[in-house]
Amino acid sequence: MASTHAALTRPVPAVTLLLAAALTVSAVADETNYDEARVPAYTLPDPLVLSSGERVTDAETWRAKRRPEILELFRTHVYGRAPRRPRAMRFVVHSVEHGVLDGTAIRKQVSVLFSGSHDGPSMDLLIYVPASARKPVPAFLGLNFNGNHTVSADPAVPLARGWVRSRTPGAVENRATEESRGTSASRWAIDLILSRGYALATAFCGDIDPDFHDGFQNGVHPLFLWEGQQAPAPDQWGTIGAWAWGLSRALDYLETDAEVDHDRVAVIGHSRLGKTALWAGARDERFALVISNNSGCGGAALSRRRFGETVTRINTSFPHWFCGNFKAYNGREDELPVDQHMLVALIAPRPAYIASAVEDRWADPRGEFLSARHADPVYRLLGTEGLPSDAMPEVDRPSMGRIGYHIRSGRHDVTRWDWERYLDFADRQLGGD
Ligand code: GTR
Repeated sequence: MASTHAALTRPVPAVTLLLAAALTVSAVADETNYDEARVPAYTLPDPLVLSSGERVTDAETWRAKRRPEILELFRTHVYGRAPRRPRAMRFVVHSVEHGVLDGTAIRKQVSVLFSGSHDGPSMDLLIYVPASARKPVPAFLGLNFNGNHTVSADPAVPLARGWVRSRTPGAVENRATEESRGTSASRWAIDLILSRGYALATAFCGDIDPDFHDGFQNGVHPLFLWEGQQAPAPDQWGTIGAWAWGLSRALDYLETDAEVDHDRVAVIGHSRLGKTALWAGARDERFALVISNNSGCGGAALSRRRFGETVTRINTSFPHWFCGNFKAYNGREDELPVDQHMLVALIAPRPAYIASAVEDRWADPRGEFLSARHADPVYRLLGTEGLPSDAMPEVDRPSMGRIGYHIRSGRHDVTRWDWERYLDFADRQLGGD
């Protein structure tokens, strides 16, 4: 006993520590590949070949056959299928206030009652419309991570009602506090959006489904379980599917708002909410433009590259994000009947913008670019420009056709510079007056 104890308490030689550190690094490196030379050889499914093997050579066959086929594959294997708009759903406009944000905006706060009742799940929309608007304006719609009260310092926006992400790692239960007001403001560039003549509509993703795995007991999922069903089936929606569905419900409201031009609503999202924006834009063709900011694995990045975050990794860290069937592709990316370029292709011919950041290697910037690149043939078949550059553009030099792409210097984030590009893209693609 005594000698064992002595052995355990003896100072560990530096060389042993170094060895241990090296082993840890190599274990992590084995798991996460950041080396382009170690990207495995892969063959992408061709978006322009039907499951029957027949090649798609005209827009009509794409629309009538191939697009529905691909959409169904994403529903079944990746994001899960979602219900229709609930019949009883209704909107409650709580307030419309002029002259807010130093006189630059009209602020609207609206609740979407998914079941028609205040007792059921609901989503609070915060909408800023430029004060100078004389006719319906185009809008950006995006979910936020931490509550509507975090996107600006506007004191009239109530704190998020339910669960918010904890600032303490590992803690699940948390409530919003006054100190968090405006803490995400740098990601929203509201003054810029308004000055360029666009409205901004946002909602807290946690209103639709809190971002932790609880077996789908909270959020909107239970509202749609059938008699006796405990949790969604393997081909039914996970949390990203629910968030994307929520964006469509927000658009349902915007369609009723006379100050917003509902034919010119761009859906935008960052990171996990960028994955969500892509899926929302793919499944709901009412979205006129789609922006994916640093969306990475399960978003714009090609899964088959296994660079940075992988399918195994994301399904392990976030078992609630995708549908049950997606787990079957852990480490088996080549067996996926789709890859993420086909998600971008589903948006065609509507404009899509994919954005990466240099330091965001976890999201695989090159894999994000390649999705845009490999969606290009579909855009061209449909008579639009697609992505103008074959090679990855230089840092901070956007490439903008009907598909836009940029890789910004800096880290995983949404910056004012990103927003300037998105506004330029929207001006060109949605047309001004
Ligand atoms: C990470 C996750 C990414 C991305 C990111 C985010 O933990 O691995 O896929 O979604 O979170 O949403 O900020």
